[in-house]
Amino acid sequence: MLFNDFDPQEDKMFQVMDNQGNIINPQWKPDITDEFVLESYKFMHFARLADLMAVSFQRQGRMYTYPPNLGQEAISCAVGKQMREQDWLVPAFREMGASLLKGAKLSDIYLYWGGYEDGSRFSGAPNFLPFSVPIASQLAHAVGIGYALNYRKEDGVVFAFVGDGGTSHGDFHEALNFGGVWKAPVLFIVQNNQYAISVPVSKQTASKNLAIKAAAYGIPGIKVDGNDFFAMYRAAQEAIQHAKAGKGPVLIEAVTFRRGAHTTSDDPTLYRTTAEEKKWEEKDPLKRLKGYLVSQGVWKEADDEPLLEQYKKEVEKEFALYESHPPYPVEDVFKYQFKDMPEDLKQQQVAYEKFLQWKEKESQK
Ligand SMILES: Cc1ncc(C[n+]2csc(CCOP(=O)(O)OP(=O)(O)O)c2C)c(N)n1
Ligand SMILES: [Mg+2]
Repeated sequence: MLFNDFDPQEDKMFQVMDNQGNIINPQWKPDITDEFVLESYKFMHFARLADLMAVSFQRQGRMYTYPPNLGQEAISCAVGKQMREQDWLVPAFREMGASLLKGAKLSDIYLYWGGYEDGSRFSGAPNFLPFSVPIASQLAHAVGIGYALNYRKEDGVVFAFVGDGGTSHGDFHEALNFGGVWKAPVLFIVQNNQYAISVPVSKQTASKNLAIKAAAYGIPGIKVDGNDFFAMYRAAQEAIQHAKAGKGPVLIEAVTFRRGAHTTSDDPTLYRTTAEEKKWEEKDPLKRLKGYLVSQGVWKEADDEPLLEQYKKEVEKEFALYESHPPYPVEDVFKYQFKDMPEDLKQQQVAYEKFLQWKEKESQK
């Protein structure tokens, strides 16, 4: 069994391919066709481009703060590829691939990061909770949903994402404890991208790794190479089977690296070195999967460019849809918090309206 073979106590990391895309652990390669792998690779490119272009749009002042996914694409794509309509996606905020695979429109995702509440509705994507910026708070909801699925005897698995920093929150431990006791069908997927803003994972915990925390809650845990599409796919597949068999949650630590900034308001050069960034470039998930596909003769180096050209147009179309969304009334920002708006909030609204008027005048100078 996979979870026994890769015991977090021994700090082993589950890998199927090396950095060049050679299969080094054939017995664990998931039973998927090269056609499916190619489709996944193409999708990862789409997710990457949608992400890179979001950063560029933000830099042009056409969108607000955005958290880049660059380097982490294999995780939410490998997991997302296995989500069914009746399954639940409970994201943090760095899951572009899984969000699209759940059925969210890219224009809605942009809408969210453009500050619109409407962007959280994800029309056409069933069983999808809004992005959760309050770190780890989503995990209790995920377990609650899992508990309800069991209680109602419904078929469904919950895919809950959190970052390495999120594992230091009480919510993480409460959720794993509750999920373990009630055997909730939840996959806890920790995207260990090595940093929580500027805090390295070495300062986050004294544990050997993050997967080991599962032991305290009586559930399986596994440390996986999160930049290895095959390993992520297989680990998620085994965890899904475990959950569906009524055995409860699994904790997957997906080891990866956030190649971009924490958000568009962050400057990572202040807390990490170029040598570290270069080291992780070698492990890039798309590069590795491409190595595999080229070796199988189903893809060529030159095939990327026309694909990206086509995807660029699709992304631009989605962005245009977002930009054509009518502006929201300023009062929307204030009015939903309380039934009767308290005095200090009223004052904030007046101050904000004055600020916007001032900004408008300044821009006309
Ligand atoms: C409860 C809470 N505390 C603090 C913050 C500020 N904050 C935003 S992102 C972040 C770091 C999260 O790191 P991690 O969980 O590793 O996720 P990553 O951003 O690396 O994907 C923090 C502390 C927050 N959003 N919510
Ligand atoms: Mg992190």
